[in-house]
Formats: sequence, C-alpha cells, structure tokens
Amino acid sequence: MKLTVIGLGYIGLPTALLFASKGLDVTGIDVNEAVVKKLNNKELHIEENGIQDLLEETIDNKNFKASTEVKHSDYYIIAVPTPHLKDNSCDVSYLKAAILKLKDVIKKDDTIIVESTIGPRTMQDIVQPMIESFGFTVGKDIYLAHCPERVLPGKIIHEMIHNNRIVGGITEACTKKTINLYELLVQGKLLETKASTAEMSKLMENTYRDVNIALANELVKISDTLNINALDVIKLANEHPRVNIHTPGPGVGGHCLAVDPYFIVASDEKNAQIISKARAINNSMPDFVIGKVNKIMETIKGKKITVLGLTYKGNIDDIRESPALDIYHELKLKSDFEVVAQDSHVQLDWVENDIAKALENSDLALVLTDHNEYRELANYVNGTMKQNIVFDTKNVVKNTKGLKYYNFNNIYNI
Ligand code: SAJ
Repeated sequence: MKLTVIGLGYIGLPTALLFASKGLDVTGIDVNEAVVKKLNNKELHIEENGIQDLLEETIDNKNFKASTEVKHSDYYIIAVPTPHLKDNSCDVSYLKAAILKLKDVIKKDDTIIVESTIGPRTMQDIVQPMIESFGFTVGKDIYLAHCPERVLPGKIIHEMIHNNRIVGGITEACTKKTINLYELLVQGKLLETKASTAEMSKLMENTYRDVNIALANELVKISDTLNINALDVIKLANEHPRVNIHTPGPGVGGHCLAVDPYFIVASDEKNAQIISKARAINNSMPDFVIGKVNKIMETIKGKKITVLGLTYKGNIDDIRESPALDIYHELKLKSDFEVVAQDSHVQLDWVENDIAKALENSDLALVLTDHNEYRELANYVNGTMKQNIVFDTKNVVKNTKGLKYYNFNNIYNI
C-alpha cells in the first residue's frame, strides 16, 4: 500500500515514519528542499524522542523517502500548518495549496485525510468542494476524512500508536476507508463520526485545557491581591474527586492551545464568551510576570536578569507562540536591565546553552519553562549569581537551598 504524507513537521514526519515502519511504501512531501535533503541523509530538523531511530530504520528498509514532488498513491495524509489569521480564523492557505498539489495526481478510489487542525466545517465547506471541482464525487470515487492529530509533543511516538483516534468521514464510506489505514498503526480505539464533529471535538479538547489553565492563572492573580498561597489552593482543591484545576504559568504557548480556541471564536463570536475570555487571561500572564520582575529588580537594585527556558513548555525544542519568548523580548527591548537567555534545547546564536555560564553575575534567575534541568537549580546558582534570587513561574525548582525563592505561592511578598 502506498501512502503520501504532505508536511514533514512535528506531526507529519513521525506519522510518515511510523506507517513506514509498518511496511507501507511511504513518501513524505515538504516544500522545504533543505528539509527533504536532510531527511534523505538520515538527519532530523526537529527534536522528538525516538524518531532518529525510526528515520534510520525506514530509510535503510527503503520504506520511507522524502521528496518535494507529489506522486500517485492510495492514501494521502495532509499535516500542514494551519495558523490563525489576524481576524482569529484558521489560515487554510497551506491546506489549500496541499489539496491543489493533488489535482493531477489523484485517481478513482484514492483516500485523502486531513490531520491538520481546522476550523469547524472546513472539510465540508472548503476541502470537499475543491476535490469535487477536480471532477470527482466525494464518497463515491474519492474518499475524504478528517482525522485530527492529538499527540503531545515529547511523547509523540507513544501517543500516535496508543491514543484513541477520531475518524470523521464526509460519508460513512469515507470513514471506513480511513479506518482501513489507521488500524494498521493505531492500538487505541478508532472512533467513527462525521467530519464536522471530528473538527469540533479536536478544537474543544484544546479549548478545555486552555480554559482550565486560564482559571488557574486567574486564581494566581486573585491570590496575589488577597495574600493567599495559590499553589496550595490548587493542591488542596484537587484533592476533591471531581476537581482538576490546571497548573498556572507565565502564559499558554505552542501552536495548539494558543491558537485553536480562536477558530471556535471566529466561527461564532457571539456565543464563544468563556473561550474568548480565557484566551485574554492567558495572554495577560506575560505582563503580570514582567510586573513582578520589575518589582523584584527595583527592590534589590538589580542589573542583570537570566531568563531560564524559552520553549513553550518543558523538555522540548519548540518556541512557537512561547510566552517565555515574549517575556524575554519585552524585558530585553523595553527595560534597562542586562537580559540573558538560557535554554539547553534551543540552538540560536543569542541563546546560551550552559546554565552556570548564563547565571554568572546575575541578580535574578527567572524560570519560564519547566525543563528537568532546572529542578536542581541551587547547584548552579550558589557562588555563580551576584544575588541568589529566583522567580520560578513554573514551580519546577525542587532544590531551593540557599536561594531567595519566589513562585506563585508567595508572589504577594514581592
Ligand atoms: N500549560 C499550562 N498549564 C497546564 C498545562 C499546560 O500553563 O496545566 C501550558 C504549557 O506550558 C504550554 C501550553 O499550556 O505553554 C500547552 O501545553 P500542553 O502540554 O497543554 O499542550 P500542547 O500544546 O503541547 O499539546 C496539546 C495537547 N492537547 C491536549 O492535551 C488536550 C495534545 O494532545 C494535542 O495533540 C496538541 O495540543 C495539538 O496538536 O493540538
């Protein structure tokens, strides 16, 4: 069976490699020639556990190759970026470009699956009419489905195999054809539904998380006003069997939670009230953190800040929509402090990889990402920093010996 995967990013590449490891003849397509060249030389352009081995194995077995040119196959999976536009709606331009590439390639009985996250009704209102304009009838001679990805960066390989998958066909025949492919790989349940239900389910999963994080972040601000220990409140409230307040932080990042809720807002602004407010609360967190940083620096007459962690969450290399990045730039551009950024996972010339080096002579260590290496921060701080002051917005530091330590439990002391 031949499979083409269009878009070789965090989702498309592992998807392609996993199907290839199951013996399918897989071609991965990307517009970026440098990426294609690297992959064919067994070199990765992204960091994700377990995919280097898969790449080597599937290239050696000749089950996977990368290319810039789409050729005919039985199945096509589209996993291209779908960012949000200025008006908050879903930017489907990459998706449309991918579908156009299929125009002169697809034949009767082929199946096209969209994995990219899309706004509600995109399959029905945009993708289906495009395919039908090529002269096919969806559900009769071409099969079309939305099968949203739901994997967590850092655990992609495990989750692609074990997570339950929503399979939403335009018709039942489309759903069945899509299941014939995914059952070769997925060990979780394959949940059959309509395309529009699949689209909304995916968006609501990430929205649920975003709204719950907003609730935790709002609690942090209220607790700051009232001199209450917010992290203790969360811990205790979560002892209740039906309560799960999420973890507060410096904001919500990544290309999913910080983007997907907007697709719902854009499709029904009048009714999407909580969803829209939650986005605003999470977006306000960088300013809240900067306010606290300024107050600390004023009190201690500090000059140098070391930002620890730039990625949108811990132990990954992805800086898309990262609130840590926003905080770093804001401090760097709009304050008089010397600001240094450290992240062991980010390879950029202005980012220091070495923790101790970045902390040299610093007055404040500002932890913005929960990388494992910050748990034992005291080991790097003592004797290196000018003042051993740490503001840990992710509650990741476990060893606080010898530190003047602030987190969301005691920021009212700042
Ligand atoms: N975050 C908090 N507090 C929390 C949890 C997360 O502040 O309690 C922050 C993180 O620091 C990060 C952001 O939220 O900045 C998003 O992180 P995440 O781990 O919640 O999610 P993503 O964006 O890495 O992946 C999500 C996942 N969705 C859900 O868990 C419902 C994943 O399963 C999806 O496949 C992915 O979005 C996607 O591609 O849509």
